[in-house]
This record gives sequence, structure tokens and C-alpha cells, in this order.
Amino acid sequence: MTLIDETITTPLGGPGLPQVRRIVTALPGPRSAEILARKSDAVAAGVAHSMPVSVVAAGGGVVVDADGNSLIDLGSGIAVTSVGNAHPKVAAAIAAQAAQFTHTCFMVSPYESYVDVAEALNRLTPGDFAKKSALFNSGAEAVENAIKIARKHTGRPAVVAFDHGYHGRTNLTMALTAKAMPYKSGFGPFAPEVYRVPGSYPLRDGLTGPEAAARAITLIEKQIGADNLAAVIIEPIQGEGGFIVPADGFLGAIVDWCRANGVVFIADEVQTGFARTGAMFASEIFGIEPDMITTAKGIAAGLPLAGVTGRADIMDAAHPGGLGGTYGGNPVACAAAVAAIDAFENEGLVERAQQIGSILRTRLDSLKASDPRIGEVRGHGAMVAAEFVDPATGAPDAALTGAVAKAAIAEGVIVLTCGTFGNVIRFLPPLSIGDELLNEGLDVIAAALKRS
Ligand code: PLZ
Repeated sequence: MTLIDETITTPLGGPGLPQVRRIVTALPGPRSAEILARKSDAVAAGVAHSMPVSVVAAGGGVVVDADGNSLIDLGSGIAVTSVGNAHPKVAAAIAAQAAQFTHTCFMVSPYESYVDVAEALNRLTPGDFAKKSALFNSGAEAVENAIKIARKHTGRPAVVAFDHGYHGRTNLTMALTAKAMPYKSGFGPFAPEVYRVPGSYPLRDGLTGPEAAARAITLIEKQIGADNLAAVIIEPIQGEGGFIVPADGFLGAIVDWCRANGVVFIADEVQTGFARTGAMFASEIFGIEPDMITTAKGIAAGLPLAGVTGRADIMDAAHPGGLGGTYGGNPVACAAAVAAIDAFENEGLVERAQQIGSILRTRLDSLKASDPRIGEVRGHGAMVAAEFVDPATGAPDAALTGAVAKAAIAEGVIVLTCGTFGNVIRFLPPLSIGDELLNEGLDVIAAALKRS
């Protein structure tokens, strides 16, 4: 089967996959079904999947499966392929680097692309102060290292995370993550000295930003004590928890309190980073300058790479040899990141995220106007969600959410759900998707909602 058509150029380049939704079999088709049957025999049951397909190609706004079905991608592999899958410059950079060398271990014999990525992170993250960075393999590993560094810097043990927060699946990051199922149940005991406080969820708590911050700060002062606290970690817009946008003034008040009390404020921008929210980093939207920022996902267009960037004095608190790992800042991943960051900066992707956001908001707001089961449409840029509720009580409606997502998936639209209550459909299209395809994906979802 030839998939690539050389005459086709996707909006941001990428393989010439026809930018259409085309369903030629029931999902999964026979070839995908065969592979998924082998998956269920060979792969641990805990590693589940939401889309019943086996992928052979992806680019622009589509994902193509082994049976020739062409699906609309509204998930970007969970906010990762923001520059588009197989972006030509990224693919070329990966191939060139792989032909030169694939690994030395940066702790053994360093190379330039790691330094390039660190410099780019120091330059692009908010805050006009001296910064340094360190690179790792995954978002969870970046979060673990941010906490390590904050503890070393402050000499204090405790860490505060928030209701609805998500920070990963390793032991410490499971402790930081709020939701039990599917992330934590049965996997404890969890790392100690992690405390959870309520954040800001305007739809459900009805508090202003300053009120929500005061509530959190009182709990922190009374139950933990600032003198014991190394770091506060929060996603500027909570991702897995439901695309929760905090009320105005909430984040700023928390940052101010941290600064006044010698506590390191860590923004986990693993999901919100790199143009996703219509700003290079979501912290900019809220006017905050975090002491430390964790990044991953979009940074390297799908290669495993993550970063911790922060104030130089904090980042240098860890002794030489105290940070690292065999693969952290792998040269192929760094080459991909250099090319992806170039695309973010020079291919108008911040603006493209804003345009995608305005299409998503317009369409979803008009759906909400005629369907009271949509309790709220929220988000920034190309990170937008709809929360489904029982119109009579406002109670979360996970069943409706699941039904709409399932129907959209069956019709070839890759859509993700999220939320503590499982009642949120989130939209995270690649920034390389065209308007037509995006609108078609939304048509499918609107029709599915109408029928559900
Ligand atoms: N911090 C804010 O969103 C990853 C989770 C997918 P890793 N989110 C997707 C899943 O179900 O495992 C995430 C995040 C935020 C940290 C992480 C963790 O990043 O690269 O998955 O470790």
C-alpha cells in the first residue's frame, strides 16, 4: 500500500497523506484486529488503548491505520505532535543525527545539540532572569528532578500539589497526581511528604482567584508550615484533570506567597508548553514567572525528551553528578527538539494555535448554546475542552461523555476524554491540521452529541 502522495503537501509540510477522513472498514479493520489480538496476548493488560487501530502513518491532521482508514487527529498523541507528525524538518534532523551517532551518554561525552536545547529553553521560558536547564526522557522524570532540585535548594522536604493535578506515573509523580483510577489504585505506597490542597475550579467551586488562593495558602500554612515546604507544583491549566483554567489572580497569588516564603514555585508545563495554549508557555497567559518549569511532550515532536528549566541559582543547587541518567537528552531526541523548536518559533505556530482555538471555541460555544448538557467550554489556544453535565443538577455526566467519544472514535475521529469525573472531552489537534479537517471532526462530534 502506498500512503505517501508526493503531490500532496500538508498545511505544515509533512508526509503527503491525503488530508481527508476516509473510513473503509469498521474499526478495527481486519489487519488492525489481527495486530490488536497479538497485542492482547503479548502486551501487559495495564497498557490499554482508546483507538482500536494499528497505525502505519500520520501527518498534517490525519492518522492512517493498517487497513487504509484515514482518521482525523484531535489528540496529537496527548498533546505531543504539535508541529505535526513526521514534520519534514524534524524527520530530516532525526535521520541526519541517527546517521552520525545515536548515543554517547551526555554525562560521559557531551554534544552540542543538548546545549542548543538548554539554551532555547532558557531563552523561551518566561522570566527575565538567568536560567539553566537539564534534560530527561519523560514528563514524569522531569517532574521528579524538579522536586529533587527544589529539595536540595531549600533543604526542606514537603511538596504541595493540587486537587485534579496530574504529574505522571512514577512513584513520586503518582503521589503528586490526584486521581486514583486509573493512575494510582493498588500501586502504593506512595512517596511521602506530598500534600494536596484545593486549587481553583471556577465552574465547581464558585470562588474568585484570590479566594481560592487564600483557601490553599491557609491550608498550607496550618497543615504543613512554610518552613517545611520545598516546592509548590501546579499545571497552569490542569490537563488530565479536565482542562481546568484557574480563576484570574489564583496563580499570581500562589506565586507571590511562594516567593515571600522561600518556596520554589514549579509550573508543570508538560502538557501546556510549546505553543499549545496560543502562547509559547501557558504561564505567560497568567502573567506569572515560575521559578522552575517542566517541559516534555511538544518539545521534540514525539521523541522522548523532557526538560527542567529554572533560576540558575536553584538549578545549580544539585551537586555535580547529582542529576542525569543514561539517556537524558539523547542526541536524536535533541536533534528533533532543535528542529521542532525552530518550527514553533519560525512557522507561526503560536498564531496557528490561536486560530485553531478560535475555531474550537466558536463551534463549541454554539453547541453549548443549544445543548445545556455542555456545562462549560474552556481552555486557551489549541487546548480546549467541553465539560458535560446533567443540566438539572450540574452533576458530571461521564456516561454521556463516554458515549460521544465512543461514537466519534467509531467514525474515525481521534478524540480524548479527561477530567477527575471523566466528563470532559478535550481537543488537542496538531497545529498542522487544516481548518476543513478540524471542522469536519467537530461536525462528527456535534452529530454524535445530538444522537446521544
Ligand atoms: N505532567 C502536566 O500532562 C502527561 C498522560 C498520559 P510523561 N500527560 C499524559 C497517561 O495517561 O500516562 C503529563 C502531564 C503533565 C506530567 C506528565 C507526565 O509526562 O511524559 O507521560 O511521563
